[in-house]
Amino acid sequence: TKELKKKLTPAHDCTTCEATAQMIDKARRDGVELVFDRAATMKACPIGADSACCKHCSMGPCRLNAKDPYGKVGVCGATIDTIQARNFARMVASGAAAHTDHGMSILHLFGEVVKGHNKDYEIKDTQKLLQVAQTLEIETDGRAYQDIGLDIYEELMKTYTQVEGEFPFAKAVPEKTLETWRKHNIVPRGAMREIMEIMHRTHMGVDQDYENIVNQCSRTALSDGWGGSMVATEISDIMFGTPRPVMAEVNMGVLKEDHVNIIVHGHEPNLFESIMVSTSDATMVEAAKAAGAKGINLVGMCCSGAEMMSRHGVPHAGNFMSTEAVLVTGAVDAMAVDVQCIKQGLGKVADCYGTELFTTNPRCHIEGVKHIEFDEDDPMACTDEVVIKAISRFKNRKGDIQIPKNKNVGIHGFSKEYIGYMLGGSFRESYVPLNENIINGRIRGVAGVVGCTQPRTKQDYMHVELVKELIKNDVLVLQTGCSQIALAKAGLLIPEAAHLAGDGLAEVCETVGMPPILGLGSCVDNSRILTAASEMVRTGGLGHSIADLPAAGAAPEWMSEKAISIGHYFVASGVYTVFGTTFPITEGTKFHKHLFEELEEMGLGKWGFSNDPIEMAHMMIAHIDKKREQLGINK
Ligand code: SF4
Ligand code: MSK
Repeated sequence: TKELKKKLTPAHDCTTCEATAQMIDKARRDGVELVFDRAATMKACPIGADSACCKHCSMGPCRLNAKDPYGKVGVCGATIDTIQARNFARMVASGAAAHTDHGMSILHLFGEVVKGHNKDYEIKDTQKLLQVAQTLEIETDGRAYQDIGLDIYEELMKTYTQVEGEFPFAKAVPEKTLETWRKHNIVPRGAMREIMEIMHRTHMGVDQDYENIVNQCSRTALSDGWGGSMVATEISDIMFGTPRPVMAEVNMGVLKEDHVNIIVHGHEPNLFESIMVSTSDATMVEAAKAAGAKGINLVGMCCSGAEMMSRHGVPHAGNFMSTEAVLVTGAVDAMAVDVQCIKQGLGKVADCYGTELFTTNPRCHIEGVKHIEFDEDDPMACTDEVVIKAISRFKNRKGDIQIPKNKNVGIHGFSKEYIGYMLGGSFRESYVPLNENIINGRIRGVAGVVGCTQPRTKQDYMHVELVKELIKNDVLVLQTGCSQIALAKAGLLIPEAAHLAGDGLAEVCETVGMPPILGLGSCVDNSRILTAASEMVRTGGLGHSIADLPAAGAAPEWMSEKAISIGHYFVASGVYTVFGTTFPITEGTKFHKHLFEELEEMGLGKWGFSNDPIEMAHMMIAHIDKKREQLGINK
């Protein structure tokens, strides 16, 4: 209707991604609604946005007034600080649960492999296996890889199931950081215990002291970052190979009109690894050719896409805000999804363009969408079926195909291991050159820029502008997830981007031929940033804890509960972490002061917020300079 059209945001104001903008316009011409349109017609609830409401019991739901936060309490007497802290805690719990459930299923698969029950997967990276064993203080001398793997499996399972004591990867945490955690009693036990306790403590009438609730947020978030997520990354590296720099193409131009196009979207590497086998199977390729296609084109989206791009150079069609828009091309023959960040809206859009959409994970069904369960004990049964369905859809393609031409090439796959090696470090002292370059000031500091894209802000804009400003000021940027894809689409994940960097960073990049922006993989792979930070501390010269490092983090367009868990595990690890677009909090409250100031006084990091990417960059740079000053290296 005309009325609706008036409310919609023009495509080029929705996104800076030209391909996505073209598809928004096409969808509107086709009468198909996308996430951008739903956001324009669904105004965000202002009370929820301030986290000033509670529905934890049926005496409510209760709404407080963010403009007068202490003017009222809930029916039970809960204050604004209790209400906000409980809401925040439940976001941490849900985000941590997503990562830990993902990590636990990867570890389960690894267990089946090392027990000899599953022959479809294997130990691919024995070097990484030994490295993880060493961190966990597991004996490796003269032992078979299988036996070492079994011990790793049993030890790491405690990450999830342990009820008392310190979790296994506490051994990977710098000593002084661990001491701070012990002092505040926030060393995780096991993720299940921490998530269970958060849900208990945020039940009506239990924990009603925001500081105590935030402590449990820290313990739970740490069980995600240094636990569930870290296990997922390390075990995926062992089973699928540790990423090394690889060239990959991004954006919708990676789709090929004359090929069967298959997209995998979600977060599970095992589905993707298996579909890679199915799509390269000679019988499948023959079948595709018999259907009139030149071949099969496998493409990733969102985080499993980012992980596969980083590990194998698989092309990537776009980040979270583009998953519906890519279907508007009409060129996607099948999309297989697993878990997390899968919009229910995909179902309708896929229907409109005849794309075969499949859910594959028992945890994620979508009403009206066909489910083909992925079984790790018989992985090809699912992935072969997806490919067959895609070939048949190609044969029967109807409607026009319009593929945006936009495509960029970049380098991805900078694991923590490779960062040291690339800069010229030796095997044992791999981070010495990085630390030296920070100490001599060529590199001012390190920033992690990560997280989602979302329709309440112009897609990719904050990511790209923030990162450009950081590198211009000699800050080396590490990236994961949808943020990495935003910069890749902007064409900046290449060594030539050094010309946008400050003189010092440019000199380092040009000397070693590396980009000033390093893509590390999926949002689960944020744990690589934690291990890189630990390595910087271990190497020496930059203080004794992560909180001492000239480093900062940001998620300027975040949207998921996972992002809150990630943000809080960075804060609890000692990192100043700035979010943008929105933050679920009422300013001027004690809870706000606690997150944004007092946590730092406790020896942890702290939260920050800005909606302006340039201001955000300078908040991070000011923090980096403060740390350099404290280290006595701010010459
Ligand atoms: Fe209201 Fe308290 Fe119940 Fe929350 S727990 S809904 S604040 S009465
Ligand atoms: S997929 S959590 S939108 S980064 Fe990991 Fe992207 Fe955020 Fe989902």
